[in-house]
Amino acid sequence: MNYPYQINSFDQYQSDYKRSVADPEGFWAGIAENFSWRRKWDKVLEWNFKDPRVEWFMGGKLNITENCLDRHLEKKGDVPAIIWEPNNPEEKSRTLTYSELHKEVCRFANVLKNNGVVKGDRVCIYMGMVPELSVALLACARIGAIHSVIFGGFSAQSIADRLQDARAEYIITCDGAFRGAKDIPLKAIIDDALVTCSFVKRVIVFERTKTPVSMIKGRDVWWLDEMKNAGDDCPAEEMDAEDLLFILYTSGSTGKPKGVVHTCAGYMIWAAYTFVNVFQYQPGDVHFCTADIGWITGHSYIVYGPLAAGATTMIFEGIPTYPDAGRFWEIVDKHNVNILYTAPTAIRSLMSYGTAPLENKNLSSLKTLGTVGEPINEEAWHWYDQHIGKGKCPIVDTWWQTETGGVLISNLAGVTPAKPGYATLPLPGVQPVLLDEKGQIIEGNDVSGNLCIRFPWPGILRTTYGDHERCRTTYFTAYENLYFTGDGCLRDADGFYRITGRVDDVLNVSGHRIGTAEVENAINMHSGVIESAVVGFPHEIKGQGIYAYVIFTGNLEGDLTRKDIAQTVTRIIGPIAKPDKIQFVTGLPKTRSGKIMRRILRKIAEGEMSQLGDTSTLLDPAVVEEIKKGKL
Ligand code: 7RM
Repeated sequence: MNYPYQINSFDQYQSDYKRSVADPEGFWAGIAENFSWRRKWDKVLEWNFKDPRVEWFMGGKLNITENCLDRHLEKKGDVPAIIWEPNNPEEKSRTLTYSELHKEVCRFANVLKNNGVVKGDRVCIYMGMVPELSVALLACARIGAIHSVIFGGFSAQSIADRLQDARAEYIITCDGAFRGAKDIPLKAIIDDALVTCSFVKRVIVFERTKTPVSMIKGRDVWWLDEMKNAGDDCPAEEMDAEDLLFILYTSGSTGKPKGVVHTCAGYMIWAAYTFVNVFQYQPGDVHFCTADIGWITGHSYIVYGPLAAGATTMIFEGIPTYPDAGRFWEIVDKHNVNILYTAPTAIRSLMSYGTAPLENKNLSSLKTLGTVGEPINEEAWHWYDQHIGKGKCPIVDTWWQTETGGVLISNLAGVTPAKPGYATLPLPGVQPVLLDEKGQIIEGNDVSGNLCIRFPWPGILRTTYGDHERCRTTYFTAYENLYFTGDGCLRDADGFYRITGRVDDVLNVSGHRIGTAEVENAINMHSGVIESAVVGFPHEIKGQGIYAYVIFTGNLEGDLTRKDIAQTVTRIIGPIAKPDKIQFVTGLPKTRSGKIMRRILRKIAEGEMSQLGDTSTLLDPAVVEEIKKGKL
């Protein structure tokens, strides 16, 4: 038994689960005892899903960085906290022990203070995958500033939208980021974003790529220069359990991403508890989560979960296929990785290169494999199991969301049963229910419906930044007194859960959440576009691809126009939202009330032409024939 809150057997899982439902407050108070508090809570939980209002560990005082750093110093000061592997395998990797990371974080926290950042300020972080990215998050948390990390694949326009929404006056960025053969000019993109964000007071720039940048006098400063003038003693700010820890923007079914808000204590406990239990982390293990810290997976399972557990966490700067498709396996071999956590899209992509990239790679250090982000197809699951796990590593299929803070449904590695394609069973504290179209709860097994959760867990989102009403309508009004996930789900005869995908207008492209309305808005920015409709289609590697139907006016030049439109999307959202297919049409299938019938467009994009269902209610049924003929 390595962590007092570690579940060691299926029996224990079952009894812990029961206890977490029968006495949630007692159960979570027991878990919370294992963390370090400045002051213990007065009350464990108060909640209602009407407002909604969820508060955990009320009156409790703490700082998450004391839990992630200070409390490990005595026994684990010399243990690696972060192992960093650069994009270029020729460059040296770096290790930061807990003492070193603590010192860096304190120093950079002082840099933030010296630059005017105070508790409650929003700090936007737009960096590549360097150890300093983790340092930046933790330094914010140390002084009570609220970080909002933006993934490097988002455009200047997306950054500006988020900066304005969060009213973030401080930015931490890099000159550039190395990703595979590319060098992304992060600072230049920030400069573009700031043209419309004159409220930004300070940009702190970490030098990574030596890409030439223009530094604006009075606004921009270098990370390294600032660090020279900063002391390395920085007492942690005392935070309330429910003070904001971070905002992370995520896509939904409307055109505008929402700032999901997580708070200090509940998020910390959820990230650490799920990290230890899902992956069955043992002290000394090297944990390699391949996500980017710009997504929730990186927040919870590269930074906060592992560090709160005193674990050793890998940060990989590059991509799975650079310099070749053997890179992950080379990293596993080189750093003796014990836990590998990646996305089905990465597995499918690497699978397509065959087993040659695995030759001469020693993967025997691996104990546990994990997947996240989208449903995993059986073929990919078995390839992962056989070729990477050599048939001896449990695979955890972890279902969760930005909004949930950490894993909600997953098997626990080697402790609870796995089933290919299934996330399997809920973690203690998680009470899933399935709903039918009429809003009735579906009881029993061998059923499917819309997935909701009927009781709060410590890591649930608290609000959407600056717009609580939006949080309520998005998650808590579809079904009364339930949190609605937006996912469809099947519960099999044994009570195991299988997530079948989104039931709203949200796409999952390579594990990235993208709203169809967002992409449509971006396409419509092109001056030649009259109207557009975006749907997903099955894509062999990405899971889902983006299919756009576009009504275009003026000079249509086929592929040239397509490229132009794709470029517009890249400019407005970023390269991750670029449509895979653009079909020009003269009309869209609409109901008499003017609503686009996406179901029909989806079927056509999927190639299921014969199953379009009833089209007689359409304003102009002939348009469907034209669209079918022009399918790409
Ligand atoms: C962690 C993350 C959330 C959406 C979610 C699902 C899908 C995530 C799985 C999955 C099937 C899984 N956060 N999803 N994990 N679907 N099996 N194991 O991905 O906010 O970016 O996306 O991703 O649709 O609602 S996210």
